[in-house]
Amino acid sequence: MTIKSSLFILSLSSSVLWMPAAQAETTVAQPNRQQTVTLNIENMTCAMCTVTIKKALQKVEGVQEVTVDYDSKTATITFDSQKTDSAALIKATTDAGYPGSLATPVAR
Ligand SMILES: [Cu+2]
Repeated sequence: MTIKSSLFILSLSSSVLWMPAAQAETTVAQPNRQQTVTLNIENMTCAMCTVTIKKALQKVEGVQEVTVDYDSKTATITFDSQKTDSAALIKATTDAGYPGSLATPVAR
């Protein structure tokens, strides 16, 4: 009885001690959250289109880097996969007047 209850207290106090450490861990930036996709973009007719597309993508929360290539009609986006996804990126370019589609498979 006394051993059992002291074990209970031990496990209880250790879980309390471990909790803040576990929470702190989740706030540390995890490299695998970063994802890069390439989208094929339609309706690109001049160099100014790349600027419009870039701005539209940069407005999406979680987007870290955008490269729009006029010659290949693609946009390469690096983003935080916990904040956004390729569907949101496609929606952003489509809403801006440039329908996008995934050129590379999404790495999981
Ligand atoms: Cu244009």
